[in-house]
Amino acid sequence: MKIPDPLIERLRRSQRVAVLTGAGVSAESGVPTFRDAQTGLWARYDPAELASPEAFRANPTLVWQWYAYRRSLVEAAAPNPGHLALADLERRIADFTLITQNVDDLHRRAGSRNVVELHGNLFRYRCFDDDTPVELVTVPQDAPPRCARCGGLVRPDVVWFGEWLPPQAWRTAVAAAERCDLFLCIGTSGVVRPAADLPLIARSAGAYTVEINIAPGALDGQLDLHLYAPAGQLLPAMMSAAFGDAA
Ligand code: BV8
Repeated sequence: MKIPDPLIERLRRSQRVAVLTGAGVSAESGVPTFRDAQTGLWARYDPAELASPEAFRANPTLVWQWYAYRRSLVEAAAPNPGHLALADLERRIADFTLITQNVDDLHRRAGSRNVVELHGNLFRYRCFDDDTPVELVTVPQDAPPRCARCGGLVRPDVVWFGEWLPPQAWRTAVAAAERCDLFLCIGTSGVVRPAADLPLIARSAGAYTVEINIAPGALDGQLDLHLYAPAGQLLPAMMSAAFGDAA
C-alpha cells in the first residue's frame, strides 16, 4: 500500500500530532461500527435512538441490556494492528494527543496512554440522577443496579445524544486540534458533532489534515488528504513507510 510522500514527510517532521478516531478503527477488531446494521435481537433498534437519556428514562432495562451486549462484544475483541500502530506513533511524537469517539477502551488496551475519551467509556458507570461515579464490583446483565447514595438508576458513563461532552475532554481536544501541525482523522463518518468539527478546527489553525477511511463520508473533500483503505492495514503501512520496519 503506497503512502503519499507528503504524509510520510510530515510524520517524520511533526512534533505536534493529534488524532481523532471513530468506530471504524475498531471494526477490524470485530466490534460493529455505530452505524453498522445491528444484528440479532438489536436489529430492529436504531443505535441513535437507544443512545439517549430519553430512551433510558423510557426503558432503562432495554438500554442497560444493549450496553451489556456491547460490553460483551468488546470483551471478546482485541486491539487490532490499527490500534497498535497508533500506540506506536504516540511513543515517537513529543506532543501527541489521541482523541477518540469510541467507548470501547481498545486504545488503552492497545497501549495508548494519552487518550481523550470524548464520548465516555462502556466500562465506567455513573448515577443517572446524581451524576456521581459508581463503582460496580459485579455488573448485572439484565437490569441497571441502583445508586447506593441516592437510589437512582445506574447508567453507563457514556455521552448520549443531546448530552454535553465532558468539558475537560472537549477543551483538551480543541486545544490539541488548534496546536497540532498534523491531524489524522481515522474511521469516523464525520457526522456526529461536535467531534466532527475537530479536523476542521485543526485545518483552519494551519495543520495538515488527513482522513483515513474505507469510503468517502461527510468530511470528503474538506481535508488535505483522503486515504481510502482499512485502518488496520493502512496505519501499519504508514508507520513502516515513515519509520522503517522497526515500526
Ligand atoms: C451535543 C456514545 C450539545 C454512546 C455517541 C438534534 C438534537 C440534539 C442534538 C443534535 C441534534 N442535531 C445535532 C445534534 C448534535 C448531536 C449530533 O451530532 N447528532 C448527529 C447524529 C447529527 N450531537 C450530540 O448530541 C452530542 N452532544 O451536541 O451536546 C447539545 C446539548 C443539548 C442539546 C443539543 C446539543 C453528543 C454526541 C455523542 C453521542 N454519543 N457515542 C454510545 O456509543 O452508545 S456517538 C456515536 O456515534 C459514536 O460514539 C461515534 O462517535 C458516533 C459516530 O459514529 P462513528 O464513530 O463515526 O462511527 P460510524 O458508525 O458513524 O462510522 C464508522 C466509520 O468508520 C464510517 O465512516 C466507516 O466508513 C468507517 N470504517 C468502517 N470500517 C473501517 C472504517 N474506517 C477505517 N477502517 C475500517 N476498517
